[in-house]
Amino acid sequence: MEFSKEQLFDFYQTMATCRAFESRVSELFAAGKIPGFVHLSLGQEAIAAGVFACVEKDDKCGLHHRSHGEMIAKGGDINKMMAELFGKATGTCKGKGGSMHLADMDMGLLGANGILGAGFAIAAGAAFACRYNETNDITLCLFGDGQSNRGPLHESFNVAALWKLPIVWICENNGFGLSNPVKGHLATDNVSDRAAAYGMPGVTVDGNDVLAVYETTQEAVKRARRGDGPSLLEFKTWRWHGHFEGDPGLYKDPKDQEEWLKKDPIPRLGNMLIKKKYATQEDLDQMKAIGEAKIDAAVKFAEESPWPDASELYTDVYDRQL
Ligand SMILES: Cc1ncc(C[n+]2csc(CCOP(=O)(O)OP(=O)(O)O)c2C)c(N)n1
Repeated sequence: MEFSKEQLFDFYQTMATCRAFESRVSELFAAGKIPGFVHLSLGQEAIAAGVFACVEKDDKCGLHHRSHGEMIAKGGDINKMMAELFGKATGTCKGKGGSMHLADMDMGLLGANGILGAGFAIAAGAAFACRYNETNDITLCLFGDGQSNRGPLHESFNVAALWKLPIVWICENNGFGLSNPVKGHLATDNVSDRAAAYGMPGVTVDGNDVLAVYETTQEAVKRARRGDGPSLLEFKTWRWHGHFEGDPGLYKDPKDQEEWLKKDPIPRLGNMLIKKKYATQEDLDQMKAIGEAKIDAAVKFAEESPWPDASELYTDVYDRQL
């Protein structure tokens, strides 16, 4: 597939912005400015950038607990995301959700989720709604390799394939389910090997190659929009940080970590852009600076935003007593 210079710049800019957001979140968390838990996708940016370049604003997306990059790539509001992480009233969930419950319904981002595997059924339902309402929208569902072993996957994959729902299942295989390496939790070589059991195509691709991610997703998105049903895509990558911020990741082999750091998807695309003479190092630096500036603005917005008022304690939450 031939890519235009503009497309390649867009991929680079998205990855640079995701990297800037999460690098800053890591620092802010260490400085005690962000409460709760945060799970970062540093090193996995090519998946978010490649996947979300294939969909439209009204397409829906089920997320999981490691979804900052996905939200940014789909066009989520970065200021509101940062404010949510700070627990401020201007956050995507008015400061009550935090990192693991970020959501932006206007952008079709149906919610990160602290319950592993909960996104499968939510996404299958959203895909059913796309069909039922005859909108021609599709749904994506992103999840980790560890979640691929949860029961709701079976129910959701089966019904989606049976009813040919417009959905693309996307596994971000980053090598671990918490501290458990993939070989310790998966009976097959690839998560995508399971696709055949549901009568849908399944493919495993290098998740650090943004162009391969885009091409693979594009095909599956077209298939879903045509009404030919779901696909299972598996993008192999590596989580640079610990499972959550504060986890030193001692279960990782340092040699593996070193090898994967060399496969950083951002310089990989940057080097290609320079080689093709599409970009100079200054162009790349400028895109990085644009990403950083957005994050500076988001942190300022979050810091200057008010805390939720105490009177808000019971709004937007369910309580059996009320
Ligand atoms: C139902 C459920 N079981 C266990 C957990 C605890 N838990 C949180 S994340 C995680 C590992 C997830 O691994 P994976 O799906 O590969 O995603 P990754 O963290 O690697 O992105 C576990 C076991 C949970 N949140 N929900």
